[in-house]
Amino acid sequence: SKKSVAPTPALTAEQFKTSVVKHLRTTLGTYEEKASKQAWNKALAAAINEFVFEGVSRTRKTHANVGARAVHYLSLEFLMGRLMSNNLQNLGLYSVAEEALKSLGLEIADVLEEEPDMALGNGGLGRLAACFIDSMATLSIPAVGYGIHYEHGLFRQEFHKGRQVERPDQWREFGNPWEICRPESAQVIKLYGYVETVYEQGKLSKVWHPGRTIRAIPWDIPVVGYGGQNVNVLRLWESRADKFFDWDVFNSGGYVDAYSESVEAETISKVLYPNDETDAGKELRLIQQYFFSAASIADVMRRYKAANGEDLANFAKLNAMQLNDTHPAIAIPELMRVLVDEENFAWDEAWAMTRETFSYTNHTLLPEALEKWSLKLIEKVLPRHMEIILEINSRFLTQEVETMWPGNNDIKRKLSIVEEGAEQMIRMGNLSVIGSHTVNGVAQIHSDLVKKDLFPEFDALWPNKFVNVTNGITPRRWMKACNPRLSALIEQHIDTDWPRYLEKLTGLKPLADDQAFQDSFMAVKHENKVDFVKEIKTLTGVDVSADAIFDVQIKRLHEYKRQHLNLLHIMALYRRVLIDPNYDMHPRVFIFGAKAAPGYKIAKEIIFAINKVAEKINNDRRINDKIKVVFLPNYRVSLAEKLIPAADVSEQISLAGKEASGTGNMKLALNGAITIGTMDGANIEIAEEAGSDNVVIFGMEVDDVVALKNKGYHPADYYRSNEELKAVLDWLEGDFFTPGEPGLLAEVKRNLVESDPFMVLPDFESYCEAHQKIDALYRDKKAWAKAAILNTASLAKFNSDRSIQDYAQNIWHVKGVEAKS
Ligand code: 26W
Repeated sequence: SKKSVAPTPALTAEQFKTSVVKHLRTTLGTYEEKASKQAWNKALAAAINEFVFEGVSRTRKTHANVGARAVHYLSLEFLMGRLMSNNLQNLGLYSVAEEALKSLGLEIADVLEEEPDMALGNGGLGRLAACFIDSMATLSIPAVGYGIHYEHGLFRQEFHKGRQVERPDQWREFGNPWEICRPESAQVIKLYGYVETVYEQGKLSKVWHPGRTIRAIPWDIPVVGYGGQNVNVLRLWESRADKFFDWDVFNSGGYVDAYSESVEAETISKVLYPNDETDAGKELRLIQQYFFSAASIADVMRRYKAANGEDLANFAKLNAMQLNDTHPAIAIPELMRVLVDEENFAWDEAWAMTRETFSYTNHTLLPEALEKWSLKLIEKVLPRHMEIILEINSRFLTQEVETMWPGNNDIKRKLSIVEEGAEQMIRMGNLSVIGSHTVNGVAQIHSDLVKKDLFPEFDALWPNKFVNVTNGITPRRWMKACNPRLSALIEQHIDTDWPRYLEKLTGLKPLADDQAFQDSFMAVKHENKVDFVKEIKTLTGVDVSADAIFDVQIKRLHEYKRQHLNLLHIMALYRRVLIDPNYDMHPRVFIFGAKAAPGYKIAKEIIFAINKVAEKINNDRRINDKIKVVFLPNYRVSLAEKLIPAADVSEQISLAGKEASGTGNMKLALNGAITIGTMDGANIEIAEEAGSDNVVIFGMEVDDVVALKNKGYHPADYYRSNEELKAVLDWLEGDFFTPGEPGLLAEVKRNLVESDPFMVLPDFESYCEAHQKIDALYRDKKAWAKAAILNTASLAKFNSDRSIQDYAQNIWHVKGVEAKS
């Protein structure tokens, strides 16, 4: 009596095969004997789309008819990865498709490999948005994801002699079968120009005369909910020239000049900014933010009016807008502009509606990642918005702040949207807090720090505005689709509807001690590792053994994430084995995946250092294959899906207080990896859920970090007082890892010994001890299996469905509405 929510499709493999072949011939214009894998991939997508596109219409109709409050998730990034296997899984068509392809002589895995990743995001924030729209579709929440249809997503990473080289991403080079262009919903977006003040019938109003206009064209990507009944859309805007030709210029023989205007307009959606820190000052980035925010608000307005007529009284009741970090914060003054200038609302009423509409998610406390824009730049690009921001600010300071703290100019200076200084700057965080009804952090500790350290006065002013919503991940992609072996094992013991009700995984807890189940669980892990051994060989040429511990650190390269702490430990192990060839350790493969922002120098040096140390260790016959180090090039969603099921150890080693949440930590633990981590972000909650025996915690906690900082941190003290630490740091200076070229890695040492902004050295000793615990635990096969199983069985909290339910209940006040045919 195993319950299932995935539909048993009324479709046989034979029928599906007929459909795929039909599309191969009639949509792709080729035939079985001649078709490339890529053509088969497209034909398969077309066959799947017969179900997907119908779902889009069904869901639209349902949501339009019920008139429920809808969510609009505004994000500069959606890191979707591939869509095919997810769509097949969620439609319940995976095994039908597998069988159909088999009968055509094709392996489904090979056909799926043809799909490029949709890498329209940098890292955690972008992938979170992708998991969230999957959950909103699954929970039947009326929701649209809004973003940019970048022509080039995050760069492709290559290594040349160990150094990162960035290459353009060409995900749409051969088209994208999943998207539908909707020219009928295009919008015109204004930029630059000046503002005119007009008096009419005793009323003062503002007219924005733009310097130029751009067209925004929407592309809809269907988002299939689990079970396939509900299909939402991700609407991505592409920029185009407003008039393709300036006919006057064209007629006077200026064909090329007329064309150049369109080239300029089209640069807006050309490329994703590859920094996960800051791009302040870049005019094009500000225009990207405004372009998609304005197009999205106009789209929401248009849909509201189509359903409810011209009276906007219910606008805020029916529309929630979530700001994914401050990147779309310009939407706040944009909605004010539309309501006040175009819809003639009085300021106070418009402001009340705006605040009822917006809520804001903060993803970082790092000061360098908090967005600021020069007032001058905003004034130039968006002159009317600058006026509105100043009006919002002045009312806020003179009314709300003055009432709470009469005469207190220090607090006013701190809470002002405008930062005074050599150059006046607009603080997008303050604007977002002031313009939203609710602000959330992304893990409990992070939300606490948002209140305590980042916005304490705002919290005092509005005690209920700040809440926590711990992040989550979709178990459809991050277990069901990526780890079919473990999913099958799970389904031998619990209901098959676990991807929808992840709490059911707790049903595995009683099996954690069961020898037979332990054996099956670890056999699955081993098979996944055997598969990944081949992947490592293909990608790096390095031979590794599936019997070694697979120790994995996958995330953006950033000093606060401390990939170099991992490196120092690897060097220490290597040194121990060189000193004592009988050094007792279970063989280990250290696996890295990480892209560095192209302009982030020290991050790129760390990549280079890991690659050089890896080369040396992997070719050193003296250590008898006890240690291998591989840095996988071009880490991305599709590679994560192959690696995570094969991981034994999950490295979550950020300096306490710096990693807002982390989500890779959840994916790895769900798939049975043991976390080695600091008390940071969601690691704390993972330890709580999985049990402190089943994770290995080390290092300073937030209070220790603060205490050390206050006392005065001197990295050289740690360097001098730990012999092993000193030895490995010094090792970076000579030419041991870069034969004939001494000093190539010296910058990494200098950075650590002279400044060490993320306190790598003080945590080194404790980190090494934690690794000893990992080693000992792994050698106790039963204990390891038990801990791994308990991780999988305990991770239900980190289902993104739970995160979305939290948002729906506590922030958006929306309910699911099941689409009916
Ligand atoms: C270009 C400006 C910019 C600045 C910050 C781009 C992107 C960012 C993000 C804050 C980077 C990011 O992805 N943050 C991560 O968000 C995840 C989802 O909430 C968290 O799990 C990570 O801890 C956080 O680092």
